[in-house]
Amino acid sequence: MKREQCGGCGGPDLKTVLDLGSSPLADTFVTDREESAAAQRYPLTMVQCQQCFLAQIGDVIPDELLWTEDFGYYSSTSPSLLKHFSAYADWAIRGTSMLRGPLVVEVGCNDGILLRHFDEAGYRTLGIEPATGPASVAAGLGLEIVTEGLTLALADKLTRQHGLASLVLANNVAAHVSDLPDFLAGLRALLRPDGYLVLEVQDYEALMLGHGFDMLYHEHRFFYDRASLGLALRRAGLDIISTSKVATQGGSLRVVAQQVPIPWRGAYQNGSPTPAQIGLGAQRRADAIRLNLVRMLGEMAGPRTTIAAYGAPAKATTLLHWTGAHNFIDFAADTTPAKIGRFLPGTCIEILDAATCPTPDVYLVTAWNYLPDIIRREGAFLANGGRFIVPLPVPVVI
Ligand code: JHZ
Ligand code: ZN
Repeated sequence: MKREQCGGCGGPDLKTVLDLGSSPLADTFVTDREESAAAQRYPLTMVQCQQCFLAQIGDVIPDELLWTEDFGYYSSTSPSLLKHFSAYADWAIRGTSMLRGPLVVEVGCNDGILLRHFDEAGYRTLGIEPATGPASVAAGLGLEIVTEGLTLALADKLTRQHGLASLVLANNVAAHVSDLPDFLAGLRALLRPDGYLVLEVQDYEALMLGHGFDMLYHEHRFFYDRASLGLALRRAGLDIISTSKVATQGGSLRVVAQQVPIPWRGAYQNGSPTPAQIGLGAQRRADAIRLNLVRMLGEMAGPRTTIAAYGAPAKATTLLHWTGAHNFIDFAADTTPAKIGRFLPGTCIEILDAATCPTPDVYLVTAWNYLPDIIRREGAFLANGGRFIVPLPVPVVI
């Protein structure tokens, strides 16, 4: 399962840029305490190809272990994502309003958080989502969903049935695929020659320089910056026509791409800073964060102090196992029905319903990417003497 060659270009030279020890699978939430505690751990490293500079996970876990019925991520449970994707739909509908033949395909549509807006606006839509739980929620909204991962073969089959798409959307999914060149070829094959592809990916630069180290877990097989994403798309015959930064997931890139007639093969072209520079010092910064966080938790912990995790995101599993912070946590509070009553992977920490759980003395904000939202909502908790430990980008107590 150790990666021997680059998943983007096949290059043989992979350099380790971050090592966070070992961790269980971050989105597998089981109902049994013992089974949770005994969950298999896998090495958690990030490596970078020295040929195309694509950053990637060092150990590749097979799809069938990652996308099980215990997969717990439903996008629509986070209020700020609802807002994000509603604004995204408005933006995309305005930008593509001149196109005829309005088929919109979303790859990795999760519970339909974005695609539903296109359906409501009168577009023909098709969702592709291999995670069965979120896919059935999307289907329950009346959306047509194919419960499979995208491959070139699937894209060819779908275009024969539905025609080519004017707009192909792929958000937070290019990180998750096992065969990247085949996936990108599939995206290209779905598109009309004049159609647009919009991709959102978590930004490798924001992750490394903005200390989103907990975004490293096995579901995320690839980490893109503008240059390495552009290169991977170019190899697949897709050209970026615009790039913008968006705030989701601790910092993401949104790119719009179109088909180029002939796939291009070439070397890495200069960007700034270079992807190789982005990784410099990451290990030392990660180690400093770990020590500071554990010291803070140690100072706050005590027999009469309850410490809970605010949220049970996938990234909490990386944070807790990498730092050892799970030893301080009494329970986790989350709003996702599919996670409530289950356990944080690899621990005996139960996930309680955020609406009804007891109020702890301290929250470790594991869903730190929603901090502004959380502070706005939890004014009474803070006013009553409650404390937040925000672990990243640098640990602080508020
Ligand atoms: P959130 C997932 O990461 C996993 P995660 C996946 N691999 C991916 O790529 C990204 O998303 C896009 C809860 N919550 O969005 C809801 C509260 O309880 O940061 C969620 O369980 N109360 C597919 O899992 C979790 O926290 C709140 O007030 O790291 C947030 O998960 C809020 C705001 C959230 O993604
Ligand atoms: Zn490579």
